[in-house]
Amino acid sequence: MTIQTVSTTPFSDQKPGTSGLRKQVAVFQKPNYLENFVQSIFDSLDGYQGQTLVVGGDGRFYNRQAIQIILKMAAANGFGKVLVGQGGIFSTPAVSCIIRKYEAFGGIILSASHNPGGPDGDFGIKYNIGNGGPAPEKVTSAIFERSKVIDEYKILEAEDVNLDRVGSTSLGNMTVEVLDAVNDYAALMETLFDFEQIRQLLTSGNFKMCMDSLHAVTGPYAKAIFEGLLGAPKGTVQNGEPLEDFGGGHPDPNLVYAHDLVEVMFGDHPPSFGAASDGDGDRNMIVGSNFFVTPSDSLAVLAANATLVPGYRDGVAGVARSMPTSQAVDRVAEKLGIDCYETPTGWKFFGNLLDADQATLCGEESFGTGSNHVREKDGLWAVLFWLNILAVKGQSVEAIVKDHWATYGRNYYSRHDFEGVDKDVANELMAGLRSQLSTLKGQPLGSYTVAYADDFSYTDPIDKSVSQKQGIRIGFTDGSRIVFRLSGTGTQGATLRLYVENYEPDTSKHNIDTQEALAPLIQLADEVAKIKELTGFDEPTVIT
Ligand code: VG1
Ligand code: CO
Repeated sequence: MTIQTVSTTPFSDQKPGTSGLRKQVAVFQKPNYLENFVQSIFDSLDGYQGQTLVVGGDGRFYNRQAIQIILKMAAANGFGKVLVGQGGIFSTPAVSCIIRKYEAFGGIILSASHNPGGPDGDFGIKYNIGNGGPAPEKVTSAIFERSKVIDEYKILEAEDVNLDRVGSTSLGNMTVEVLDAVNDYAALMETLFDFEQIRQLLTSGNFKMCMDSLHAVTGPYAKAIFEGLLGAPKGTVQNGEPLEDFGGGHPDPNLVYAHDLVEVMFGDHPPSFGAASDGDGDRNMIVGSNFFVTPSDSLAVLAANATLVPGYRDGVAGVARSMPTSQAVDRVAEKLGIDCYETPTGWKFFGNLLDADQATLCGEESFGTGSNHVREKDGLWAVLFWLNILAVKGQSVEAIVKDHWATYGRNYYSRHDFEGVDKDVANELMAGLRSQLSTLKGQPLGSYTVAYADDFSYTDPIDKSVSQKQGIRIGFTDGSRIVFRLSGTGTQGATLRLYVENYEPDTSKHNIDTQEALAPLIQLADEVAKIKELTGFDEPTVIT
Protein backbone atom coordinates (compact mmCIF):
# COMPACT_ATOMS: atom_id res chain seq x y z
CA MET A 1 0.00 0.00 0.00
CA THR A 2 1.50 3.28 -1.03
CA ILE A 3 0.85 6.79 0.14
CA GLN A 4 -0.03 9.07 -2.73
CA THR A 5 0.53 12.81 -2.63
CA VAL A 6 -2.02 14.35 -4.95
CA SER A 7 -1.76 17.90 -6.34
CA THR A 8 -4.87 19.98 -5.98
CA THR A 9 -6.12 23.53 -6.32
CA PRO A 10 -8.08 25.37 -3.60
CA PHE A 11 -11.83 26.01 -3.51
CA SER A 12 -12.81 29.43 -2.26
CA ASP A 13 -16.04 28.38 -0.53
CA GLN A 14 -14.91 26.05 2.26
CA LYS A 15 -15.75 28.34 5.15
CA PRO A 16 -17.43 26.35 7.95
CA GLY A 17 -20.79 27.79 9.05
CA THR A 18 -22.74 27.48 12.30
CA SER A 19 -21.94 23.77 12.39
CA GLY A 20 -19.30 22.64 9.91
CA LEU A 21 -19.14 22.83 6.13
CA ARG A 22 -22.49 22.16 4.43
CA LYS A 23 -23.02 22.03 0.69
CA GLN A 24 -25.16 20.25 -1.80
CA VAL A 25 -24.06 16.67 -2.43
CA ALA A 26 -23.05 17.59 -5.98
CA VAL A 27 -20.56 20.10 -4.61
CA PHE A 28 -18.99 17.51 -2.30
CA GLN A 29 -18.76 15.11 -5.24
CA LYS A 30 -16.59 17.50 -7.24
CA PRO A 31 -13.10 16.02 -7.67
CA ASN A 32 -10.92 16.83 -4.62
CA TYR A 33 -13.60 18.89 -2.84
CA LEU A 34 -13.92 16.58 0.17
CA GLU A 35 -10.22 15.70 0.08
CA ASN A 36 -9.18 19.37 0.16
CA PHE A 37 -11.32 20.04 3.20
CA VAL A 38 -10.20 16.93 5.08
CA GLN A 39 -6.54 17.73 4.39
CA SER A 40 -7.18 21.32 5.52
CA ILE A 41 -8.52 19.95 8.81
CA PHE A 42 -5.46 17.74 9.32
CA ASP A 43 -3.09 20.55 8.33
CA SER A 44 -4.65 22.78 10.97
CA LEU A 45 -4.05 20.30 13.79
CA ASP A 46 -0.92 19.63 15.79
CA GLY A 47 0.28 16.44 17.42
CA TYR A 48 -2.10 13.84 16.04
CA GLN A 49 0.59 11.41 14.82
CA GLY A 50 -0.24 7.94 16.15
CA GLN A 51 -3.39 9.25 17.83
CA THR A 52 -7.03 8.13 17.54
CA LEU A 53 -9.68 9.74 15.35
CA VAL A 54 -13.42 9.00 15.57
CA VAL A 55 -15.38 8.97 12.31
CA GLY A 56 -19.08 8.50 11.65
CA GLY A 57 -22.09 10.08 10.06
CA ASP A 58 -25.84 10.22 9.94
CA GLY A 59 -26.08 7.69 7.10
CA ARG A 60 -27.14 10.16 4.45
CA PHE A 61 -26.28 9.76 0.79
CA TYR A 62 -22.47 9.90 0.23
CA ASN A 63 -21.75 8.95 3.87
CA ARG A 64 -20.07 5.65 3.04
CA GLN A 65 -17.99 6.98 0.16
CA ALA A 66 -16.83 9.94 2.24
CA ILE A 67 -15.83 7.67 5.11
CA GLN A 68 -13.68 5.48 2.86
CA ILE A 69 -11.84 8.59 1.62
CA ILE A 70 -11.37 9.92 5.16
CA LEU A 71 -10.04 6.57 6.43
CA LYS A 72 -7.44 6.43 3.66
CA MET A 73 -6.44 10.05 4.23
CA ALA A 74 -6.19 9.54 8.01
CA ALA A 75 -3.90 6.56 7.40
CA ALA A 76 -1.75 8.52 4.94
CA ASN A 77 -1.46 11.44 7.34
CA GLY A 78 -0.27 9.33 10.27
CA PHE A 79 -3.20 8.74 12.59
CA GLY A 80 -2.66 5.58 14.65
CA LYS A 81 -6.26 4.45 14.82
CA VAL A 82 -9.72 5.33 13.62
CA LEU A 83 -12.87 4.32 15.52
CA VAL A 84 -15.72 4.17 13.05
CA GLY A 85 -19.38 3.31 13.62
CA GLN A 86 -20.77 0.12 12.09
CA GLY A 87 -22.16 0.85 8.65
CA GLY A 88 -20.52 4.28 8.92
CA ILE A 89 -23.22 5.33 11.38
CA PHE A 90 -22.74 7.44 14.49
CA SER A 91 -25.12 10.07 15.78
CA THR A 92 -23.47 13.40 16.59
CA PRO A 93 -23.84 12.92 20.38
CA ALA A 94 -22.50 9.36 20.02
CA VAL A 95 -19.34 10.71 18.36
CA SER A 96 -18.93 13.14 21.23
CA CYS A 97 -19.43 10.33 23.74
CA ILE A 98 -16.90 8.09 21.99
CA ILE A 99 -14.20 10.78 21.61
CA ARG A 100 -14.42 11.32 25.37
CA LYS A 101 -14.68 7.69 26.42
CA TYR A 102 -11.72 6.50 24.33
CA GLU A 103 -9.74 9.74 24.80
CA ALA A 104 -9.46 10.24 21.07
CA PHE A 105 -7.61 13.18 19.56
CA GLY A 106 -10.77 14.35 17.77
CA GLY A 107 -13.49 13.28 15.43
CA ILE A 108 -15.02 13.89 12.04
CA ILE A 109 -18.81 13.90 11.71
CA LEU A 110 -20.45 13.55 8.32
CA SER A 111 -23.82 15.23 8.43
CA ALA A 112 -25.83 18.17 7.24
CA SER A 113 -28.05 17.62 10.27
CA HIS A 114 -31.60 18.83 9.63
CA ASN A 115 -31.01 19.59 5.93
CA PRO A 116 -32.57 17.15 3.45
CA GLY A 117 -30.37 14.36 2.03
CA GLY A 118 -30.18 12.20 -1.08
CA PRO A 119 -28.35 12.83 -4.36
CA ASP A 120 -30.06 16.22 -4.72
CA GLY A 121 -29.87 17.04 -1.02
CA ASP A 122 -27.11 18.28 1.25
CA PHE A 123 -23.98 16.80 2.75
CA GLY A 124 -21.76 18.15 5.50
CA ILE A 125 -18.57 17.61 7.44
CA LYS A 126 -17.54 18.86 10.82
CA TYR A 127 -14.47 18.48 13.02
CA ASN A 128 -14.76 17.91 16.78
CA ILE A 129 -11.87 18.41 19.19
CA GLY A 130 -10.60 16.23 22.03
CA ASN A 131 -13.23 17.36 24.53
CA GLY A 132 -15.83 15.84 22.17
CA GLY A 133 -17.24 19.19 21.11
CA PRO A 134 -17.39 21.13 17.85
CA ALA A 135 -14.15 22.87 16.96
CA PRO A 136 -14.11 26.44 18.27
CA GLU A 137 -13.88 29.39 15.88
CA LYS A 138 -10.09 29.54 16.26
CA VAL A 139 -9.86 26.07 14.69
CA THR A 140 -12.57 26.50 12.04
CA SER A 141 -10.91 29.75 10.91
CA ALA A 142 -7.56 28.00 10.62
CA ILE A 143 -9.19 25.26 8.52
CA PHE A 144 -10.75 27.86 6.23
CA GLU A 145 -7.47 29.75 5.83
CA ARG A 146 -5.69 26.53 4.96
CA SER A 147 -8.40 25.54 2.45
CA LYS A 148 -7.72 28.75 0.52
CA VAL A 149 -4.10 27.85 -0.23
CA ILE A 150 -3.99 24.06 -0.14
CA ASP A 151 -2.02 22.53 -3.01
CA GLU A 152 -1.79 18.83 -2.15
CA TYR A 153 -3.31 16.10 -0.05
CA LYS A 154 -2.21 12.65 1.07
CA ILE A 155 -4.18 9.49 0.58
CA LEU A 156 -3.38 5.80 0.93
CA GLU A 157 -3.88 3.64 -2.11
CA ALA A 158 -5.84 0.75 -0.64
CA GLU A 159 -8.97 -1.37 -0.84
CA ASP A 160 -12.11 -0.09 0.87
CA VAL A 161 -12.55 -1.13 4.50
CA ASN A 162 -15.52 -3.34 5.39
CA LEU A 163 -17.60 -1.00 7.56
CA ASP A 164 -20.33 -3.53 8.30
CA ARG A 165 -18.39 -6.00 10.43
CA VAL A 166 -17.56 -5.01 14.01
CA GLY A 167 -13.86 -5.53 14.74
CA SER A 168 -10.35 -4.37 13.84
CA THR A 169 -8.51 -4.31 10.54
CA SER A 170 -5.39 -2.53 9.39
CA LEU A 171 -5.13 0.11 6.77
CA GLY A 172 -1.45 0.74 6.07
CA ASN A 173 0.09 1.44 9.48
CA MET A 174 -3.23 2.50 10.93
CA THR A 175 -5.83 0.38 12.74
CA VAL A 176 -9.49 0.74 11.82
CA GLU A 177 -11.83 -0.42 14.54
CA VAL A 178 -15.48 -0.73 13.60
CA LEU A 179 -17.60 -0.21 16.73
CA ASP A 180 -21.22 -1.04 17.38
CA ALA A 181 -22.81 2.36 16.83
CA VAL A 182 -25.17 2.23 19.80
CA ASN A 183 -23.55 0.41 22.76
CA ASP A 184 -21.28 3.08 24.23
CA TYR A 185 -23.94 5.74 23.92
CA ALA A 186 -26.65 3.58 25.50
CA ALA A 187 -24.29 2.70 28.37
CA LEU A 188 -23.72 6.40 29.05
CA MET A 189 -27.48 7.03 29.14
CA GLU A 190 -27.89 4.27 31.73
CA THR A 191 -25.51 6.09 34.06
CA LEU A 192 -27.57 9.30 33.88
CA PHE A 193 -31.20 8.22 34.09
CA ASP A 194 -33.30 5.93 36.26
CA PHE A 195 -33.92 3.24 33.65
CA GLU A 196 -35.85 1.07 36.12
CA GLN A 197 -38.35 3.81 36.88
CA ILE A 198 -38.71 4.72 33.19
CA ARG A 199 -39.23 1.03 32.37
CA GLN A 200 -42.05 0.86 34.91
CA LEU A 201 -43.70 3.89 33.32
CA LEU A 202 -43.38 2.56 29.77
CA THR A 203 -44.70 -0.90 30.69
CA SER A 204 -47.41 0.26 33.10
CA GLY A 205 -50.13 0.11 30.46
CA ASN A 206 -51.20 3.69 31.29
CA PHE A 207 -48.55 5.48 29.35
CA LYS A 208 -47.93 5.36 25.65
CA MET A 209 -44.99 6.95 23.89
CA CYS A 210 -44.31 7.67 20.24
CA MET A 211 -40.79 8.38 19.01
CA ASP A 212 -40.33 9.59 15.43
CA SER A 213 -36.80 9.17 14.11
CA LEU A 214 -37.73 10.71 10.73
CA HIS A 215 -35.82 7.94 8.91
CA ALA A 216 -32.61 9.45 10.23
CA VAL A 217 -29.78 8.34 12.49
CA THR A 218 -31.57 7.85 15.83
CA GLY A 219 -33.66 4.89 14.58
CA PRO A 220 -31.24 2.21 15.78
CA TYR A 221 -30.46 4.09 18.99
CA ALA A 222 -34.11 4.70 19.84
CA LYS A 223 -35.11 1.10 19.12
CA ALA A 224 -32.26 -0.27 21.25
CA ILE A 225 -32.98 2.09 24.14
CA PHE A 226 -36.78 2.47 24.22
CA GLU A 227 -37.95 -0.82 22.75
CA GLY A 228 -34.95 -2.82 23.96
CA LEU A 229 -33.57 -1.67 27.30
CA LEU A 230 -36.72 0.11 28.48
CA GLY A 231 -39.29 -2.46 27.35
CA ALA A 232 -41.58 -0.17 25.33
CA PRO A 233 -43.67 -2.11 22.81
CA LYS A 234 -42.37 -2.67 19.26
CA GLY A 235 -43.61 0.12 17.05
CA THR A 236 -42.94 2.79 19.69
CA VAL A 237 -40.26 4.09 17.32
CA GLN A 238 -41.73 5.14 13.98
CA ASN A 239 -39.76 5.95 10.81
CA GLY A 240 -36.93 4.10 12.54
CA GLU A 241 -35.01 2.83 9.52
CA PRO A 242 -32.25 5.29 8.58
CA LEU A 243 -32.52 6.01 4.86
CA GLU A 244 -29.99 7.76 2.64
CA ASP A 245 -32.58 10.35 1.65
CA PHE A 246 -34.58 10.29 4.91
CA GLY A 247 -37.53 9.03 2.88
CA GLY A 248 -37.57 12.29 0.94
CA GLY A 249 -38.38 14.40 4.03
CA HIS A 250 -36.63 17.11 5.99
CA PRO A 251 -35.11 15.38 9.02
CA ASP A 252 -35.98 18.44 11.09
CA PRO A 253 -38.03 17.85 14.24
CA ASN A 254 -40.47 20.72 14.22
CA LEU A 255 -44.23 20.99 13.84
CA VAL A 256 -43.98 21.34 10.07
CA TYR A 257 -41.53 18.60 9.14
CA ALA A 258 -42.33 16.00 11.83
CA HIS A 259 -45.87 15.77 10.43
CA ASP A 260 -46.38 12.04 11.12
CA LEU A 261 -45.73 12.62 14.80
CA VAL A 262 -47.88 15.75 14.87
CA GLU A 263 -50.75 13.76 13.35
CA VAL A 264 -50.49 11.14 16.09
CA MET A 265 -50.01 13.55 19.00
CA PHE A 266 -52.74 15.97 17.94
CA GLY A 267 -55.15 13.29 16.66
CA ASP A 268 -57.80 11.19 18.41
CA HIS A 269 -56.56 9.28 21.48
CA PRO A 270 -53.02 10.63 21.36
CA PRO A 271 -50.21 8.94 23.32
CA SER A 272 -49.06 10.60 26.54
CA PHE A 273 -45.68 11.53 25.16
CA GLY A 274 -44.17 12.11 21.74
CA ALA A 275 -40.71 13.04 20.56
CA ALA A 276 -38.72 13.41 17.36
CA SER A 277 -35.07 13.95 16.51
CA ASP A 278 -33.14 15.28 13.53
CA GLY A 279 -30.81 13.91 10.85
CA ASP A 280 -27.79 13.47 13.11
CA GLY A 281 -29.64 12.93 16.39
CA ASP A 282 -28.62 16.05 18.26
CA ARG A 283 -31.99 17.83 18.15
CA ASN A 284 -35.22 16.92 19.90
CA MET A 285 -38.84 17.93 19.81
CA ILE A 286 -41.00 17.17 22.85
CA VAL A 287 -44.78 16.90 22.57
CA GLY A 288 -47.48 15.92 25.05
CA SER A 289 -51.04 14.87 24.19
CA ASN A 290 -52.26 17.80 22.10
CA PHE A 291 -49.51 19.94 23.56
CA PHE A 292 -46.27 21.25 22.02
CA VAL A 293 -43.35 22.14 24.28
CA THR A 294 -41.18 24.92 22.90
CA PRO A 295 -37.48 24.02 23.09
CA SER A 296 -36.85 27.10 25.23
CA ASP A 297 -39.48 25.98 27.74
CA SER A 298 -38.12 22.45 27.60
CA LEU A 299 -34.67 23.68 28.68
CA ALA A 300 -36.23 25.64 31.54
CA VAL A 301 -38.29 22.64 32.71
CA LEU A 302 -35.24 20.35 32.63
CA ALA A 303 -33.22 22.86 34.64
CA ALA A 304 -35.99 23.31 37.20
CA ASN A 305 -36.43 19.55 37.65
CA ALA A 306 -32.85 18.37 37.22
CA THR A 307 -32.44 17.06 40.73
CA LEU A 308 -35.19 14.49 40.10
CA VAL A 309 -32.81 12.74 37.71
CA PRO A 310 -29.92 10.62 39.05
CA GLY A 311 -27.21 12.16 36.83
CA TYR A 312 -28.06 15.65 38.10
CA ARG A 313 -29.14 14.81 41.66
CA ASP A 314 -26.50 17.10 43.16
CA GLY A 315 -27.77 20.10 41.26
CA VAL A 316 -26.75 22.16 38.31
CA ALA A 317 -23.62 24.37 38.40
CA GLY A 318 -25.00 26.85 35.88
CA VAL A 319 -27.02 27.01 32.68
CA ALA A 320 -26.32 28.46 29.26
CA ARG A 321 -28.50 29.34 26.31
CA SER A 322 -27.90 30.83 22.90
CA MET A 323 -28.82 34.49 22.56
CA PRO A 324 -32.02 34.00 20.51
CA THR A 325 -33.30 31.31 22.92
CA SER A 326 -36.07 32.55 25.19
CA GLN A 327 -35.23 33.79 28.64
CA ALA A 328 -37.39 31.16 30.37
CA VAL A 329 -34.30 29.36 31.70
CA ASP A 330 -32.90 32.65 33.06
CA ARG A 331 -35.77 32.74 35.52
CA VAL A 332 -35.04 29.22 36.71
CA ALA A 333 -31.37 30.10 37.16
CA GLU A 334 -32.30 33.17 39.16
CA LYS A 335 -34.48 31.14 41.49
CA LEU A 336 -31.81 28.45 41.90
CA GLY A 337 -29.16 31.10 42.51
CA ILE A 338 -26.94 29.85 39.69
CA ASP A 339 -25.34 31.62 36.71
CA CYS A 340 -26.99 31.80 33.32
CA TYR A 341 -24.77 32.43 30.27
CA GLU A 342 -25.89 33.87 26.96
CA THR A 343 -23.82 32.68 23.99
CA PRO A 344 -23.99 33.10 20.22
CA THR A 345 -25.91 30.56 18.16
CA GLY A 346 -24.12 27.23 17.70
CA TRP A 347 -23.10 24.52 20.15
CA LYS A 348 -19.38 25.28 19.83
CA PHE A 349 -19.84 28.23 22.18
CA PHE A 350 -20.94 26.00 25.09
CA GLY A 351 -17.78 23.87 25.12
CA ASN A 352 -15.61 26.12 27.29
CA LEU A 353 -18.39 26.69 29.83
CA LEU A 354 -19.01 22.94 30.11
CA ASP A 355 -15.29 22.15 30.38
CA ALA A 356 -14.86 24.74 33.13
CA ASP A 357 -17.93 23.39 34.96
CA GLN A 358 -19.56 26.81 34.79
CA ALA A 359 -22.61 25.34 33.06
CA THR A 360 -24.19 21.90 33.42
CA LEU A 361 -27.22 22.25 31.12
CA CYS A 362 -27.28 24.12 27.80
CA GLY A 363 -29.87 24.75 25.15
CA GLU A 364 -30.90 26.48 21.99
CA GLU A 365 -34.32 27.47 20.71
CA SER A 366 -33.65 25.35 17.62
CA PHE A 367 -34.58 22.10 19.39
CA GLY A 368 -31.14 21.59 20.90
CA THR A 369 -30.67 20.60 24.54
CA GLY A 370 -27.72 18.98 26.24
CA SER A 371 -25.49 18.77 29.27
CA ASN A 372 -21.95 18.13 30.44
CA HIS A 373 -22.34 14.38 29.75
CA VAL A 374 -20.99 15.04 26.23
CA ARG A 375 -20.05 18.21 24.32
CA GLU A 376 -22.85 18.19 21.74
CA LYS A 377 -26.54 18.71 22.00
CA ASP A 378 -28.25 15.38 22.43
CA GLY A 379 -31.72 14.50 21.18
CA LEU A 380 -32.35 11.14 22.85
CA TRP A 381 -30.78 12.37 26.08
CA ALA A 382 -33.47 15.09 26.20
CA VAL A 383 -36.19 12.52 25.53
CA LEU A 384 -34.89 10.32 28.36
CA PHE A 385 -34.64 13.34 30.66
CA TRP A 386 -38.32 14.10 30.02
CA LEU A 387 -39.30 10.46 30.52
CA ASN A 388 -37.43 10.40 33.82
CA ILE A 389 -39.21 13.55 35.01
CA LEU A 390 -42.59 12.18 33.86
CA ALA A 391 -41.92 8.90 35.67
CA VAL A 392 -41.06 10.68 38.92
CA LYS A 393 -43.82 13.29 38.81
CA GLY A 394 -46.65 11.16 37.45
CA GLN A 395 -48.11 14.25 35.74
CA SER A 396 -48.85 14.91 32.09
CA VAL A 397 -46.45 16.91 29.91
CA GLU A 398 -49.00 19.72 29.72
CA ALA A 399 -49.48 19.83 33.50
CA ILE A 400 -45.73 19.98 34.09
CA VAL A 401 -45.28 22.89 31.67
CA LYS A 402 -48.32 24.79 32.94
CA ASP A 403 -47.17 24.38 36.55
CA HIS A 404 -43.82 25.69 35.42
CA TRP A 405 -45.43 28.79 33.90
CA ALA A 406 -47.48 29.32 37.06
CA THR A 407 -44.27 29.35 39.10
CA TYR A 408 -41.98 31.31 36.79
CA GLY A 409 -44.30 33.16 34.42
CA ARG A 410 -44.57 32.34 30.72
CA ASN A 411 -42.16 33.48 28.03
CA TYR A 412 -44.28 33.52 24.89
CA TYR A 413 -41.82 32.69 22.14
CA SER A 414 -41.77 32.02 18.43
CA ARG A 415 -39.30 31.80 15.57
CA HIS A 416 -40.25 32.74 12.02
CA ASP A 417 -38.02 31.44 9.24
CA PHE A 418 -37.97 32.94 5.78
CA GLU A 419 -36.19 30.30 3.72
CA GLY A 420 -34.83 30.81 0.22
CA VAL A 421 -34.54 34.59 0.39
CA ASP A 422 -32.24 36.15 -2.19
CA LYS A 423 -28.79 36.56 -0.58
CA ASP A 424 -28.35 40.20 -1.58
CA VAL A 425 -31.81 41.07 -0.31
CA ALA A 426 -31.08 39.34 3.00
CA ASN A 427 -27.82 41.26 3.39
CA GLU A 428 -29.57 44.52 2.51
CA LEU A 429 -32.22 43.81 5.14
CA MET A 430 -29.61 43.17 7.82
CA ALA A 431 -27.64 46.25 6.80
CA GLY A 432 -30.83 48.30 7.03
CA LEU A 433 -31.34 47.08 10.58
CA ARG A 434 -27.72 47.77 11.52
CA SER A 435 -27.98 51.31 10.28
CA GLN A 436 -30.88 51.97 12.68
CA LEU A 437 -29.21 50.58 15.79
CA SER A 438 -27.51 53.73 17.03
CA THR A 439 -30.70 55.79 16.96
CA LEU A 440 -33.25 53.26 18.23
CA LYS A 441 -32.40 53.31 21.92
CA GLY A 442 -34.98 55.17 23.99
CA GLN A 443 -37.32 55.52 21.00
CA PRO A 444 -40.96 54.47 21.05
CA LEU A 445 -41.80 51.68 18.58
CA GLY A 446 -45.52 50.95 18.34
CA SER A 447 -46.66 50.73 21.94
CA TYR A 448 -43.17 49.69 23.08
CA THR A 449 -40.09 51.64 24.05
CA VAL A 450 -36.67 50.44 22.95
CA ALA A 451 -34.40 49.66 25.92
CA TYR A 452 -31.43 48.50 23.84
CA ALA A 453 -30.59 47.78 20.22
CA ASP A 454 -27.32 46.15 19.21
CA ASP A 455 -25.51 43.57 17.14
CA PHE A 456 -24.76 40.80 19.63
CA SER A 457 -21.11 40.40 20.50
CA TYR A 458 -19.82 37.68 22.83
CA THR A 459 -16.66 37.50 24.86
CA ASP A 460 -16.00 33.95 25.96
CA PRO A 461 -15.64 34.11 29.76
CA ILE A 462 -13.00 31.37 29.74
CA ASP A 463 -10.63 32.08 26.84
CA LYS A 464 -11.71 35.71 26.27
CA SER A 465 -12.13 35.18 22.52
CA VAL A 466 -14.57 37.62 20.95
CA SER A 467 -17.30 36.76 18.40
CA GLN A 468 -18.99 39.69 16.75
CA LYS A 469 -22.09 40.26 14.62
CA GLN A 470 -24.01 37.34 16.10
CA GLY A 471 -27.50 38.74 15.56
CA ILE A 472 -29.43 41.99 15.84
CA ARG A 473 -31.33 42.41 19.08
CA ILE A 474 -33.94 45.00 19.82
CA GLY A 475 -35.10 44.81 23.43
CA PHE A 476 -37.98 46.75 24.96
CA THR A 477 -38.48 48.23 28.39
CA ASP A 478 -41.07 45.57 29.33
CA GLY A 479 -38.52 42.77 28.77
CA SER A 480 -39.85 41.64 25.40
CA ARG A 481 -37.51 41.50 22.40
CA ILE A 482 -37.11 40.78 18.72
CA VAL A 483 -33.96 39.26 17.23
CA PHE A 484 -32.85 38.92 13.62
CA ARG A 485 -30.08 36.80 12.18
CA LEU A 486 -29.15 34.98 9.00
CA SER A 487 -28.78 31.22 9.12
CA GLY A 488 -25.31 29.74 8.87
CA THR A 489 -26.41 26.21 7.96
CA GLY A 490 -28.38 26.64 4.74
CA THR A 491 -26.93 25.83 1.35
CA GLN A 492 -29.18 27.75 -1.02
CA GLY A 493 -29.96 31.46 -0.91
CA ALA A 494 -30.32 32.92 2.55
CA THR A 495 -32.58 32.07 5.47
CA LEU A 496 -33.70 34.96 7.63
CA ARG A 497 -34.63 34.03 11.17
CA LEU A 498 -36.83 36.28 13.26
CA TYR A 499 -37.11 35.44 16.95
CA VAL A 500 -39.86 37.05 19.03
CA GLU A 501 -40.31 36.91 22.79
CA ASN A 502 -42.64 38.40 25.34
CA TYR A 503 -42.89 37.73 29.11
CA GLU A 504 -46.25 37.21 30.80
CA PRO A 505 -46.26 36.85 34.58
CA ASP A 506 -50.07 36.73 34.91
CA THR A 507 -51.28 33.10 35.07
CA SER A 508 -54.73 34.05 33.80
CA LYS A 509 -53.06 35.08 30.53
CA HIS A 510 -51.07 31.89 29.98
CA ASN A 511 -53.46 30.21 27.56
CA ILE A 512 -53.39 32.62 24.66
CA ASP A 513 -52.36 31.29 21.25
CA THR A 514 -48.64 32.07 20.85
CA GLN A 515 -48.93 33.83 17.48
CA GLU A 516 -51.77 35.92 18.85
CA ALA A 517 -49.88 36.83 22.00
CA LEU A 518 -46.89 37.89 19.92
CA ALA A 519 -48.80 39.56 17.07
CA PRO A 520 -47.92 43.17 18.00
CA LEU A 521 -44.21 42.34 18.19
CA ILE A 522 -44.31 40.37 14.94
CA GLN A 523 -45.94 43.33 13.23
CA LEU A 524 -43.32 45.64 14.65
CA ALA A 525 -40.48 43.40 13.50
CA ASP A 526 -41.83 43.56 9.97
CA GLU A 527 -42.02 47.34 10.11
CA VAL A 528 -38.49 47.80 11.46
CA ALA A 529 -36.85 45.29 9.11
CA LYS A 530 -39.18 45.71 6.13
CA ILE A 531 -39.29 41.95 5.78
CA LYS A 532 -42.31 41.68 3.51
CA GLU A 533 -41.39 44.68 1.43
CA LEU A 534 -37.80 43.60 0.79
CA THR A 535 -38.17 39.82 0.51
CA GLY A 536 -41.55 39.75 -1.21
CA PHE A 537 -42.59 36.99 1.23
CA ASP A 538 -46.13 37.38 2.57
CA GLU A 539 -45.46 35.02 5.40
CA PRO A 540 -42.68 32.90 6.87
CA THR A 541 -41.96 29.46 5.38
CA VAL A 542 -41.74 27.87 8.84
CA ILE A 543 -43.21 29.09 12.10
CA THR A 544 -42.10 27.44 15.30
C1 VG1 B 1 -29.12 26.32 13.19
C2 VG1 B 1 -29.71 26.66 14.55
C3 VG1 B 1 -28.62 26.62 15.61
C4 VG1 B 1 -27.94 25.24 15.60
C5 VG1 B 1 -27.43 24.94 14.21
C6 VG1 B 1 -26.86 23.55 14.11
O1 VG1 B 1 -28.16 27.28 12.83
O2 VG1 B 1 -30.33 27.91 14.52
O3 VG1 B 1 -29.19 26.90 16.86
O4 VG1 B 1 -26.88 25.21 16.50
O5 VG1 B 1 -28.49 25.03 13.26
O6 VG1 B 1 -27.80 22.58 14.46
P1 VG1 B 1 -28.47 28.48 11.83
O7 VG1 B 1 -27.18 29.18 11.65
O8 VG1 B 1 -29.03 27.85 10.59
O9 VG1 B 1 -29.51 29.31 12.51
V1 VG1 B 1 -27.71 21.05 13.79
O10 VG1 B 1 -28.74 20.08 14.54
O11 VG1 B 1 -28.10 21.48 12.27
O12 VG1 B 1 -26.17 20.68 13.67
CO1 CO C 1 -28.44 18.20 14.10
